[in-house]
Amino acid sequence: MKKTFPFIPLDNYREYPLEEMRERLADFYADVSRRRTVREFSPRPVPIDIIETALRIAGTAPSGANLQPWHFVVVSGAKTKRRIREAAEAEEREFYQHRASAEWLAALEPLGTDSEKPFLETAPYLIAVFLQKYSKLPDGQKVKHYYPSESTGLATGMLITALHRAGLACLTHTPSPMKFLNEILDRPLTERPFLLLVTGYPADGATVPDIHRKSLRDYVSFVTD
Ligand code: IYR
Repeated sequence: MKKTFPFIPLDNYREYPLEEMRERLADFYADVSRRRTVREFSPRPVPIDIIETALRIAGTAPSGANLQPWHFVVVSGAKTKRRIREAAEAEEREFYQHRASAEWLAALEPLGTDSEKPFLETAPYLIAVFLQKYSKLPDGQKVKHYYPSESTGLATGMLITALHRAGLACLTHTPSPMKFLNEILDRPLTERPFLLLVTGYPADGATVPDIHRKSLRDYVSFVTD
């Protein structure tokens, strides 16, 4: 039997007068444009409710057929953070010494990254994001997910924005390959590790590379006819 959702009025929608629209966006832009990826973290604790609210925000992302094909594992335990650091550094050593092409290494050189990942133990939280290619109903039947990469990317973008709005810093870390996360975090093989979001306060005196964002005209074009 085919089921459809009942449709309800869009009661929560809000329209703003144009001036207010501009003001709200200008404020939001001023805030998000201060976001920087940080690689030096303070061990200062962050209450878990802050992370939970940010994850609720992530969970509002649009997704293919509303199947919400994501799972987030919030790691705060020292033992698990250490295991993740050890596994990630082993992969990263392979990457920097053998796997990365000369071209890739040249692209990373200005950022000064290497295989040492102390932040995986220093930061109070590692949020492992998993993408679900499909889910299973209680009877074991498979439910195919649509656009899982796009959907999980959207949810992760919202999470990063939410954490920034809370005054926290993060690092989108992608040790490659990341399969070790399934094992350490006990996630089924139907889930693909998407990225590891290192989250917390920046270390006192943290520095960031002096890089610049493209200007609007360099990444947007308009078609008006
Ligand atoms: N995963 C490696 C390499 C790395 C790759 C990209 I693309 C970056 O923007 C930064 C680093 C590492 O984390 O060092």
